[in-house]
Amino acid sequence: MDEKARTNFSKFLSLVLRHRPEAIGIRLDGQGWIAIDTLLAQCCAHGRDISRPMLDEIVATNSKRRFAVSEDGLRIRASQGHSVKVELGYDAAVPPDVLYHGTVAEAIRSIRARGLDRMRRHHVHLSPDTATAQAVGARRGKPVVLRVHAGRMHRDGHCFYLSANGVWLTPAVPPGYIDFE
Ligand code: HQG
Repeated sequence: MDEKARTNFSKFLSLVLRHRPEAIGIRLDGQGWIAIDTLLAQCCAHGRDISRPMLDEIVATNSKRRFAVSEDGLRIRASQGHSVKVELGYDAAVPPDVLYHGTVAEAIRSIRARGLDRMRRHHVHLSPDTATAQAVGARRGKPVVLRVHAGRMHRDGHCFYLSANGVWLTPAVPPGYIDFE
C-alpha cells in the first residue's frame, strides 16, 4: 500500500470507528470495540475492499497510533477522538504540571471567556509537548499553542485520563488554568 492509500483508509477508519459506524452498518460495543472480521466484511460490502494484512499495516504505521487492536487480535477500536457514545475505560491518571492545547487565533476570544470546551468530542484533548500541539492547531489555520496548568487543575479535583496513544483527556478546562500569551 502506498502512503496515500494508507492515509485514505486511516481517515475512513477514523470516521467509522469514532463518528459514523452506521455508515457501514456496524455497531461498536460500549467500549468502542468491533470484531475485525465484521468490520472488514462490512467495509467490503460498502465498496472498501481491505484485507487483514492491510488493516494491520495501517494500525502499525499510523503516525498517531489512532487505532488499538485487542490483545487476542480479534477486535479493534479508536484510542480516542469519538463523537459516538463510548466509555473507553481509561483509568484516571496524574498529569504533568503543564500540558499544551493547539488551537487557532479565531477561537481565543471564546476560550478566554469560557475555557476549553470538548465541543463535539468526549473530552478536551491536550498534548504533552508543544510540537504536537502546534500540529493539532495547524489543522485549522495558523496555530496558537496554549499552556494548561494541568497539575494545578488535578490538585483542584479535575479528572485526567491518558489515552492509549498518549493524548491527555479532561472534560473541560476553565479559563483560570490557561496561559494565553
Ligand atoms: C476549539 C486530532 C471556541 C479547540 C488532533 C479546537 C487531536 C474552542 C476545536 C484531536 C473552545 C475543537 C483533537 C471554545 C475549544 N471556544 N473554540 N470555548 N474550546 N475550542 O477537532 O483539540 O487526527 O474537536 O481549540 O490531532 O483540535 O483526530 O479538537 O480547535 O489530537 O486523531 O474547538 O484530533 O487527532 O476541535 O483535536 P477538535 P482538537 P485525530
